[in-house]
Order: sequence, then structure tokens, then C-alpha cells
Amino acid sequence: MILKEIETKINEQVFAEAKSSHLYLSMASWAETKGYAGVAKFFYLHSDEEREHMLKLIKYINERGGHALIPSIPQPLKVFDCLAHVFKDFLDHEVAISNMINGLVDLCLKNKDYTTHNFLQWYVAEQIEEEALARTILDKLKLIGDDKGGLYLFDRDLEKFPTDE
Ligand code: OFO
Repeated sequence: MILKEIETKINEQVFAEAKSSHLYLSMASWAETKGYAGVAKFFYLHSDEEREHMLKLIKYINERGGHALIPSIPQPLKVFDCLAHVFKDFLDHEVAISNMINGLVDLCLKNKDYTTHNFLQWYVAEQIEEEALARTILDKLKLIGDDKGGLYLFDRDLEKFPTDE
């Protein structure tokens, strides 16, 4: 049986992953309307991944005798200034998610909930990858600046970007 305090915190994480999925869907849609097919594909896939992260948490809470609560999701940002804005928000968002995961890990250790601690290790590893990816992409965009040819190639590269799940 999962501790109530931990159940509540994982439910907050469910909400955070749902918001991530929504935000990335909004980024995908914006990019699509601007002709950035590669960026759109990248964020459509990322949105799906975040939904998977959310589902994993929902199933875990219920398997441990808790009750996963399905939140309503506020409307995410609809319009972005440029690609650098999109990817800066992507990085900031992932850093915030990492902080939440770390807080959860900490809570599990304090309460000696080693089962949940073990379950969360997948998220810890995932966040390292996500943050590194966001930083790498943002660095590339900084190098490209306003160069249209560079942005075209950047978008084309993202279209071929491999997905890990
Ligand atoms: Fe992109 O993060 Fe989920 O967990």
C-alpha cells in the first residue's frame, strides 16, 4: 500500500506529465503552421512520450493500492516568437520536471519507500537524457541564429531525429 503523502505527490507528477504532453502538442502545432515539419514531428512524438510517462505513473499508483486522479489540463502557450523560444521553454520545462522527480525521490528515501524509489529511477535516467537533448538542440539554435539556410537544415535534421521509445 502506498503512503498517502507519496500518492499525492505522484498524482502531482501525473498532472505535470499531462501538462508536458499538452505543451509539446502546442509546440508541434505551432511549428507545423510555420512550415517547420521536422520540429513539428519532434514535438508530436515528444507529446506522445509524455503521455506514456503519465500513464506509467497512473498505473503505478493504482497497482500500489492508491487512486490515480485524472486532472484537467490548462491551455498551454499557443504562440511562440521563434524556434529558440520553443526550445528554451522545452529546456526550462524539463528542468522543472527533473526538480519534481528529485523531490519525489527524496520523499521516498525519507519515508523508506524503496519500492517507489526503485520505480522512479527510470524517470531519473529519462530526465538526464531529456535535459541533455534540450541543451544540445538549444546550443545548435544559438549557433544558427537567424540564418534561414541554417534553420532549414536544422528542421530537416530534426525530421530524421531518432526516437528512443
Ligand atoms: Fe519530458 O519528462 Fe516526462 O518525465
